[in-house]
Amino acid sequence: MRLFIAVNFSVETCVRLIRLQDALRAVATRGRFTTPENLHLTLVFLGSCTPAQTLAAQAVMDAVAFSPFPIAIDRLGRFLREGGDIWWAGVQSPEPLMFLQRDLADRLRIAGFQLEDRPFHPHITLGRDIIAPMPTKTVSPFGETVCNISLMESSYTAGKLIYTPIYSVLSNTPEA
Ligand code: 2AM
Repeated sequence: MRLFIAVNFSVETCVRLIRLQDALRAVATRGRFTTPENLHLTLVFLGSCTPAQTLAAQAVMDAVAFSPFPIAIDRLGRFLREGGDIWWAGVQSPEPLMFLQRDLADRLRIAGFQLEDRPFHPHITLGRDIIAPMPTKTVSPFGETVCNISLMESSYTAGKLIYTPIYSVLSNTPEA
């Protein structure tokens, strides 16, 4: 199973993300846009996992302790790519988000996962292979309180990329 750990969003946040996608779509001459149900913030990408590793990842998620914390999406950015860019909604990096991501990654490594070493730049991919004459920009911040994280399975079904939550944990320490 190809797995990652992510934050999924409320309908309200997804609607705001879709508006950003629509602005991009309006000027794009090409691109593949993330389907609304696949919009998410990846915390850790695990890649291909055995059933034992899947259970180990669940145990790590059970072990992390985090209080609910707010996140804000405040910009539209892109990773430059030959032939078409990856456009994303940028997420601010408050300490609770960065701590949770680091804590998960550290514990997963201790549990034997070999994770990629790239730095964590919190973002929500809006589309790929995009050619759009649009400047990157800040947007009025919007967001929500993160109360749970999910272990997601990534699969292709009938040629369609599907992300399915297979395990979730709730924040487990009360807000101060
Ligand atoms: P991305 O949105 O920046 O592409 C499922 O593929 C999720 O895992 C995506 O959100 C993707 O981030 C993230 N991810 C991180 N590293 C990845 C990798 N090496 N291959 C595929 N997805 C990766």
